[in-house]
Amino acid sequence: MIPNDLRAFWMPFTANRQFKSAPRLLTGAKGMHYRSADGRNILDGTSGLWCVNAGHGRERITEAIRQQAGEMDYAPPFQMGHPKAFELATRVAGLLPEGFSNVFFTNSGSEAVETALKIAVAWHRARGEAGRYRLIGREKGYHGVNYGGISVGGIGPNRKSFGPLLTGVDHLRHTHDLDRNAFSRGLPEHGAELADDLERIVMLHDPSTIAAVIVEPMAGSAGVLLPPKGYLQRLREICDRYGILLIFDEVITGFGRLGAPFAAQRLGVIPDMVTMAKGLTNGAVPMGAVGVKAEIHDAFMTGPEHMIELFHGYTYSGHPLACAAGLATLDVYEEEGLLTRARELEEVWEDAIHALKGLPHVIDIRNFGLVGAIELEPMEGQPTKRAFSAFLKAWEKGLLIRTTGDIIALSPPLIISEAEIAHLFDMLAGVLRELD
Ligand code: PXG
Repeated sequence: MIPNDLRAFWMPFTANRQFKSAPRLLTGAKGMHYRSADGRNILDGTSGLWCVNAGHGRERITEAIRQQAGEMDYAPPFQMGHPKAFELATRVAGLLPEGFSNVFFTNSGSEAVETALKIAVAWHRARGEAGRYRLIGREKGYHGVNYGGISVGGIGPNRKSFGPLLTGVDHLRHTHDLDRNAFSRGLPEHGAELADDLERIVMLHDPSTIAAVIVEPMAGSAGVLLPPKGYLQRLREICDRYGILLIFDEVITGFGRLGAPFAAQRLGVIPDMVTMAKGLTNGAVPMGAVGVKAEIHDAFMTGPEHMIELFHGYTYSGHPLACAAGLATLDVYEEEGLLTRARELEEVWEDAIHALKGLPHVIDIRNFGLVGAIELEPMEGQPTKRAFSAFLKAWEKGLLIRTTGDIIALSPPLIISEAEIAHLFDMLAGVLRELD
């Protein structure tokens, strides 16, 4: 199973030279585990990359993909349709908060973000407010890697090499605050007032120029930054006051990660658009989507009926294999109660992760739903090195974790058992004890 040559594949978001000098190859996956090329079982602490929410190798999803591939491989989505795309859109709309009526399909989270940003600007224009073009993101935000997404995104290394980016973009301050919130269980107490930063930005640019605010309800990629209590409510209020659309990027938080179908429901704040991907197909076939409220969709449905209403879409929007996978995935989630299981496990998960307090270098532990993060003190003059070495040690011990900066992020499949939670943190404690 070892490939003869690793050179041609330029790996994404990877230290290519380090990897190719000591490759970590995965060759199989079932349930909570990966199988490595050297024949070891690896406990999946990250649901792949936050996407395999129902666990690996689900027969129902596999079979749905297999059957669809045999029945119809591809159908053009422009001026044509196939039944499963409509069925999946209806099912997804039904999981979204009340008032969400329509779903636009993409092939990734990045494309979902581009789509939502374009719909926001076009919606204002369709209603006669073409002057609203500004897009507001947040420091430390991750919205994929395309130009719109890195423009509103707030992670320096993802932006700095790529030129001037979109114009008309500004950023809210991030909410990460170890001084006040370290070792919070669940949502942090302090920082709701940081939402008032939107008022400052609105006043600086004039409300009539701002189309939308996009935030992750829980920032994932930047290292699990939870919204302070009341923060998202305040953002919602300010958006309402000034006629600004609020977009939740739920690529990570969608499909049960926080104990409800979407974070919007768990946190009780309803945005105007929701981007999603990952868990939509349990990671089995690439697919993303944007859910929109009826008033957004309906504003486009004007003009002559033979005219295209939105000049946007992808060759693979609503791909039959992705739709088949998505429908089977939603069946599994619903039958096994997985969209709310994180809530049931939350206490066990919270106690287990906070038991790591006091281990060497641990400066913060955070948790919500089935997400956790352990922030490590960076090595003097060598940021990211300590966490990366934790990642390598965990891999050796048979545990897959994610690290970003000096933060370890955990987001296991929602089928994890209590015994597996205990085992995961046992292994991780062993890793932390061995760190330099
Ligand atoms: N928005 C959010 C909030 C995301 O987390 C994307 C958009 C982009 O999705 P695509 O499908 O284009 O990759 C993401 C992706 C990590 C990690 O370890 C997170 C993502 C991707 C890779 C790694 O934190 N999130």
